[in-house]
Amino acid sequence: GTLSGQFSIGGMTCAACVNSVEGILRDLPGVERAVVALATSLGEVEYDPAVISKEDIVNAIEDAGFEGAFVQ
Ligand code: 9UX
Repeated sequence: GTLSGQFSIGGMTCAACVNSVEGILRDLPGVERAVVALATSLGEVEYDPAVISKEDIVNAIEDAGFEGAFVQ
């Protein structure tokens, strides 16, 4: 089964940042769906916790140069 997690993504300043973060998240093994919003600096990620953890997702956001944090 999948979980739905909300992540804050700091440092996105334009629409290309949003596309870039969405692409990075969608390419991660275990991520089924990712939608990122510029206005709220939030990303909704559906992921399989048997494959990827929320910490892995935060690390991928950070590795891309943004500030990532798990919200709920
Ligand atoms: Mo826009 Mo984001 O020119 O890293 S792509 S600020």
